[in-house]
Amino acid sequence: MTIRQHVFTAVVDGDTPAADRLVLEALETGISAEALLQEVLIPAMAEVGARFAAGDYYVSEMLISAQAMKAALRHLRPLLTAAAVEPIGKVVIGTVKGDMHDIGKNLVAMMLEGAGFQVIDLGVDVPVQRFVQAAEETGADIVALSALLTTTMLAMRSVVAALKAKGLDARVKVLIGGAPVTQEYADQIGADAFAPDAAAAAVWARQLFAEREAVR
Ligand code: B1M
Repeated sequence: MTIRQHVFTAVVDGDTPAADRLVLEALETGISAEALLQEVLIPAMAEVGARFAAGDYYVSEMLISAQAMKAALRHLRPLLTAAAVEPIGKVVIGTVKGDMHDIGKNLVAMMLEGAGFQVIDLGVDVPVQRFVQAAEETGADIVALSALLTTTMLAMRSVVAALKAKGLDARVKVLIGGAPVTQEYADQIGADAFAPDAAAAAVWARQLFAEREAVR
């Protein structure tokens, strides 16, 4: 087996010590953090999801794999987040109410930090008003919402409406994403943008600020 296959297997099997060690080994062989993420780690979590959907894995096994994934991501984090001297903007991010999935949200946070943003991470299961309060208190430019469940993505609509009700929609842009989320849904609820993955989220955020600079 190649080192990539060993890392993949460690995450799918939920072997945290192995994932922790093998990711470092993979990086030492010269595989980039981006390649490990896109070509090994994300596909490993997709495999875990497929096994759950097929009834071969239970929630406990998904959880153990998620822990192995997090151990692997800890080593990628410093490589994916550049140390920007002066942040170009502020982002409040969180996984919406009722939803405990945070790996995708954490990746988006990392990519945004790497793109030069200050990221205020509210965590998971974040109530609607907490997003509004944080956007107000921090003077955020972007509120970024993640959801992995078809049931919880509905809370995104409430966040968009609550920001609007407070008159924050003129200043704060709303970015949404997560496996069940689509551009069509973003259009329906009046979100400013949808990003299919963490890299696209960072590209959109940078473009937004480039456009703002251009009109100044
Ligand atoms: Co859950 N789970 N889970 N789970 N889980 C899914 C999402 C599921 C698709 C599995 C399946 O059935 N195949 C399914 C959802 C079905 C649906 O609603 N359509 C599911 C279910 C049903 C559940 C429970 C209800 C199971 C139960 O209890 N019976 C339960 C719900 C708990 C809750 O949240 N209230 C549950 C629980 C869990 C665990 C806690 C065990 C664990 C999460 C641990 C954690 O996150 N700390 C877990 C896991 C690990 C998964 C899978 C296997 C992997 C998710 C993941 O981390 N993927 C997942 C199956 C799958 O995704 N195929 C599954 C890797 C991650 C990098 O991808 O988060 O999609 P993702 O992020 C992507 C993009 O979506 C995007 O960027 C990332 C890539 O760059 N993105 C954004 C994400 N957020 C974004 C925000 C943006 C932009 C892009 O802008 C702001």
